[in-house]
Amino acid sequence: KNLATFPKDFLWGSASAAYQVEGAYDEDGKGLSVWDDFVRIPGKTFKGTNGDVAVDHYHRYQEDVKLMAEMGMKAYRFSIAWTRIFPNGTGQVNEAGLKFYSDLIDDLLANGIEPLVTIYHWDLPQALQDAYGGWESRQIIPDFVNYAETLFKAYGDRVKYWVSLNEQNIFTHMGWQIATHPPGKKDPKLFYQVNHHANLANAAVINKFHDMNIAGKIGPSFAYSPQYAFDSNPLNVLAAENAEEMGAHFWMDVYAYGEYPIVAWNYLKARGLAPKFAPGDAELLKSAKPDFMGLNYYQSGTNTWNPIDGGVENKDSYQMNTTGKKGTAKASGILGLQKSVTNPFLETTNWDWAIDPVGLRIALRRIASRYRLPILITENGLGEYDKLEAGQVHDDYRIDFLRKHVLAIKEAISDGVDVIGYTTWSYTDLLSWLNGYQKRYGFVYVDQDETMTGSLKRIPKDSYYWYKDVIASNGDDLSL
Ligand code: GCO
Repeated sequence: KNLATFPKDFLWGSASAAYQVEGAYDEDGKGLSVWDDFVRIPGKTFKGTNGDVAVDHYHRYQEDVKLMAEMGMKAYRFSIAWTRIFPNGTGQVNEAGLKFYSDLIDDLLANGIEPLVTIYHWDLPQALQDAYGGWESRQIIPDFVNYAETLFKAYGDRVKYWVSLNEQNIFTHMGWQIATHPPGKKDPKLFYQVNHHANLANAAVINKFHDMNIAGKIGPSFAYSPQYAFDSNPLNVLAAENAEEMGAHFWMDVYAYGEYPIVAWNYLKARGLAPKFAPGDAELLKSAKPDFMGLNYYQSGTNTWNPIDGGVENKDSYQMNTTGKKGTAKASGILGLQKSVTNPFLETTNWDWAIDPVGLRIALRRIASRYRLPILITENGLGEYDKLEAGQVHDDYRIDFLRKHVLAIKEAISDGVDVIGYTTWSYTDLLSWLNGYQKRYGFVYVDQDETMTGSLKRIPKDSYYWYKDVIASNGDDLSL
């Protein structure tokens, strides 16, 4: 079919996050993060799982990199634990922490794998939470810049791709709207103020990076679920637009243009929820230009009109699913005049996430035309209950999922979208923040479970060999 080919230097890869893979939570001078503490509150995670050991990547990174090299992987996205670099968030640098990531970067480069570094993937130093409420205070801005600048100085000669913030929309939603992530609050007004601080910190770090003239690219990663109307009823179309405005433009417009979108701003102002600006904020937001938009794509959303403003029962798939049954996850709604409903045309995963490869093409096209930025797909993948059978994992469902999504990217490239890379979620199996090890995403199975005493053995799944062929053919061979 008349499809474009992937660019020659396309970044085929996979991703992880420090807290979800590293373990070694208190080794070599590492300080505690908000997650190290939060998981110890009873009832917060599935069977009380935590990342103390996770999949022990801290001690096994060489084995993991070797498997990546054997797969032919071109890029590996990982995050840096702020508390390894600054155990207290600021102050004295921990050299052992700097060295760990320096060694990892060297090992990746020696194996021909491009390191993609996420600066912040949710594991805020607990010391900063205690000192001033973390993201709740403007003090986070200079502290975040200081941390990022330290990374730029240490790794800027070797790392060409940087993600500033991972899924600001998710960590603030779960932390300050529905209380399922640290700091576990439900405070609508604070939620928007926290986001304003994160926007400022993001802009300041992007400016710092550009001021330092580092030969590389930086941008945020956003969890974007394109929103559809349930049907052509104009009110349902309007509801979908509300969901786009409050759930996507509210963040991505600020990243790309340095301005909050008109309808969202008026909605918040009318309800006394708009964040407070300090002198200079508007200029700072406007001055920062990301080099790409990072897209984490898992699903689309479908909407009907809701005449009641806010507080509705909204389907929220980011909730913990302890039953394994579909459709059990519910949380109270966050957006007024909109209600999330099930899309009758789409199958869902065991966590009730709509499986929608066409949605990825739509997402790429919408972002490209609204923001005119190259797009790095920083996450996409399928969380499932994988089974180890006679030493193998036959995850044909994951291959099917990924194949359709790779094809959708190819179609979007044919449409004219500038997609520079694709790092699937995730490389190895890893700790799901709330779901323990029930929900697996990896190409590589890891023998670890809720007892947190697994052998940690690495076993490539069928999807590992499939992706190897995809990479070798630069996306031309998507067959089994
Ligand atoms: C989970 C989540 C995560 C996220 C990732 C977001 O099950 O805990 O799906 O793995 O996808 O951390 O960036």
